[in-house]
Parts: sequence; C-alpha cells; structure tokens
Amino acid sequence: MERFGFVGLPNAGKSSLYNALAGGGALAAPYAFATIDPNVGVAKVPDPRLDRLAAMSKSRNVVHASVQFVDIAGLVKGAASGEGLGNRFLSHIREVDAIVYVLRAFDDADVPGSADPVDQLEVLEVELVIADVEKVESQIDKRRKAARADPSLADEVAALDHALSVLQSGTPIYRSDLSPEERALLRQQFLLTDKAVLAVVNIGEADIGDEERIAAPVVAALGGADVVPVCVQLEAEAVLLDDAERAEMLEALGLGDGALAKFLRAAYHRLGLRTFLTTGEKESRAWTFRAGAKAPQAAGVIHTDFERGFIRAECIRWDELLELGSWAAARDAGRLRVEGKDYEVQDGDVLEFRFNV
Ligand SMILES: Nc1nc2c(ncn2[C@@H]2O[C@H](COP(=O)(O)OP(=O)(O)OP(=O)(O)O)[C@@H](O)[C@H]2O)c(=O)[nH]1
Ligand SMILES: [Mg+2]
Repeated sequence: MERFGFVGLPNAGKSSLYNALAGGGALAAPYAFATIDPNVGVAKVPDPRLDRLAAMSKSRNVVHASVQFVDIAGLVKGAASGEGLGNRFLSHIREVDAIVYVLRAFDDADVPGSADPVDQLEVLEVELVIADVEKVESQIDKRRKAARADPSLADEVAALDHALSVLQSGTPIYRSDLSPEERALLRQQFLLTDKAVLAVVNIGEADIGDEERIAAPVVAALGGADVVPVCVQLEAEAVLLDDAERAEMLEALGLGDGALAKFLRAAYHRLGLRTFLTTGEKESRAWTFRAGAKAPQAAGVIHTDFERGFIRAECIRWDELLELGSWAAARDAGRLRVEGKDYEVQDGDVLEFRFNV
C-alpha cells in the first residue's frame, strides 16, 4: 500500500493529525520529540461516489480505498548533521512515497515552537536538501567512474550533476526544473526531496473561516503542491464522537464533511492513485489503481487471474450508472461500453471484467 509520512517541527501537530486520521493511538504532547518511533496507521479514503453506488445496489458490504500514513518524529534545524533525532528520522522519511509537511499556524502559549508556517517549511526543506546534497555527492564520483566503463550511464551522471546543482542552490527536487526523465534516472538514489509533496497547515480554532488567508503564503512557497488547512486539534476531538455528533459538530463549524476528507483525497491523488468501482448487492468497492493503468492491470488489482485471463471489461461512468439506476438497466439501455486490453481506465469508472483462465 502507498504511504505518506508526516514531516514537521516538534509540536507542529503530527501526532494529533495521526490521531485524527486513525482515531487515536499516538501520544500527542506539548513537548519536543514526544514521538520517537514512527506510528503507522491506515485511513479509508472518503468517497461519496462509492456511498451512492452502494445505496443504489443496496450492498451488504462497502469497502473504501485506503492509504497508509506514518507519524514521524519531529525534525529540527541541524537534523541532517545529527541534531535532534538526526539520521534515524531521515531514514523514516526515505521509506515513504509522499511527504506531508505538517506546518503549525496555531498560537498556544502552552505549546512551545514557531507558529509561522513558512518559516517552518524553510527549516524542513533545508534539512532535506542538505541530506540530499550529501547523498548525491557520495554517489556522483562512483557513477562517473562506472560511466567510463559503461557509456550507457552517461545520462544518469548528467542527471546527478543537474540534481546536485539544483540542490546546492537550495531547491528541493520536487519543485526543480528536472525533467521526468531525469527524475526517473535519479529514482534509485531514493532522494528525500524526489517525492510527491503536500502540506497540512495546522490552524487554530479561532482561525476557522479564515483558512485561505493563512494558507496562502504556504501555497505560494510550495508552488503546485496541495496545501490543506486543517484545525488538527478539532478534527482529533471530532473523530472520537459518533458519526451523528461528529457531523453535527463539523456542520456547526461550517466544515462540511471535514478537512480530513479533503486532505485524504488530495493525498491519494498526489500519490498518483485513482479509483475504479465495482458494485452489486453483495458488495460495493473502491479499488485503487495507478494513473495511466490499462484495463488488464486494473483487473489485476482485484485478482491476478483477472489480469492473466483478461478478455474485456464492461464499463460505465459512476454518475451515468447512478442515473440509470442499475447495472441491468444500463445494459438494457445499451450504455455499457465494451473495452479491450488497451483501454486506459479512468477515475470513477465502474467496471466488470470478463476473463478466462
Ligand atoms: N491549540 C492547539 N493545540 C494543538 C493543535 N494541534 C496540536 N496541538 C497541541 O500541540 C501539542 C503538540 O502536538 P503533537 O501532535 O504531539 O505534535 P507533534 O508534531 O507530534 O510533536 P513531536 O512528536 O514532538 O514532533 C499537543 O499538546 C497538542 O494537543 C491545534 O490545532 N491547536
Ligand atoms: Mg509526535
């Protein structure tokens, strides 16, 4: 399963965010390094399309897509050279597929630390960039030597050179001008800043309603990344309530289905993950595939036999199906498309596979 990791200064609210997503379990405390070993959790990705299809089919079982998230220890200035929890912490970041910066914007006299999210982002990026510079420097001569014997490695060396100059100017790879081809050549280095990135701006309760203004400087600093303002404390409290109470509380605050739902959807998307759906009386389910996958690969998510023996897929968009009322009605109306092995599955497709093994 794909994972994203929370990266932030001590007391930014990483463990509180973890608790909000996992329903508790992590120590959240107003002192630095409350977290030492990472907490790993799983969250289901809210999907109103799935809920509506399940209602249509009167499904006995509903299965959401899910993602894994890791609450990592706080990072401090100098971490790349061993300050705080140093390298131990960096190795935990290396293992995740995407980074979620948790940036504190709430004021609380009882909780030490900066409440300026852009300042924090800078500290975090500098540490990750320094670690990457060291990594590339340690590899580049070896690869250059190898390229002398094997000229096919020249492109990789060029990519490392480019990466090094970008990193040395203080720019993380994720917002550099490195091409997708260069990034592919760098993948085996597992650089910390060569990952997908999102940010959660942890706002105070008093700032609900003013999220956009507070998040704006982070949006500007991160360029294209998803930035989701969340009042983490409140979401962590809300998750402990039952569904009705929770909905009422979020409604009263004007938070809709909650900032967490928005965050999870953004994280899922940023990881390159997409959803196709299956629906029936027994079960409605959201299945995860990688953007760009063809029909047989998507079938393989359900079962390897489906991929191996793939014949064709019957397909309709979720909202069209909903409008028609049932799979049988869609078939009768001639609205089920028949797709072959070259079909690129789209987010929100409802599929049934024909296979033969
Ligand atoms: N007032 C307020 N306090 C918060 C908020 N979010 C977190 N806190 C408090 O801030 C303190 C630190 O939160 P944690 O979630 O433990 O922070 P962390 O980022 O995991 O910290 P480390 O594990 O030390 O790196 C806790 O006492 C939380 O209750 C918030 O939105 N508002
Ligand atoms: Mg913590």
